[in-house]
Amino acid sequence: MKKRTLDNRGFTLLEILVAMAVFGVVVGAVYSAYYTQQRSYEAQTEVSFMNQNLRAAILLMERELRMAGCDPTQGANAGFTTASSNTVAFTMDIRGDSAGSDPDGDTSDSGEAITYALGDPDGDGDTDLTRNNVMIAENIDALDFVYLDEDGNVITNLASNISSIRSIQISLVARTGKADRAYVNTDSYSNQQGTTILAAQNDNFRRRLLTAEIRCRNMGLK
Ligand SMILES: [Ca+2]
Ligand SMILES: [Ca+2]
Repeated sequence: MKKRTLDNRGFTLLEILVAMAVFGVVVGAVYSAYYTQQRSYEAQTEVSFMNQNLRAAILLMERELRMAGCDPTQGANAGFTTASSNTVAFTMDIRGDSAGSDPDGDTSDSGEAITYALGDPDGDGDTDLTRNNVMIAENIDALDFVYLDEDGNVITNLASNISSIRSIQISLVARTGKADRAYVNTDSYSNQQGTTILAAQNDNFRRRLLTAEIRCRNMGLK
């Protein structure tokens, strides 16, 4: 015959409460570590996405602005059509009437007239960088252009000196798509001339300023 040796006393209420408390503390610590890591991972993802977004936008603008005023037949009258601190518009003669054909002395073919400005084409209330009213980078808080002449001086009277533009300083301020409650952004952002282009927002978005100077090598060739 087997002898039953089971202890039937079980746990006391106090033991259960202590066990639950210990378990709770452990779970809390694990969750807190996980949460902190998760939040920092999310912040990093947001920042790297923002940086990629910004670099791609600047690259595209650089490439096209270098072509501003491209006019191989010297008959297309290509050049800058708008040059303000937050909008730039320009033309170039880079193709003919059909795809792949040679420049034909006009700037009315596809992709020959470009405007860069801020807008909100997706209508979500956040400003975006647009190219011909199509969004190319989301969540851009500031876009700034400074126009320089052939001596590298800032052109002050652009209305009458728009054809003197030889290079452009572009400054863009992008922000992350999601706010980070653990962070407060008290920075203000300036262009290469030291002019503030975005005052301190004191909000929870991380931002990044990227600035570049582009030589418009097709300007002034005539
Ligand atoms: Ca053309
Ligand atoms: Ca938007």
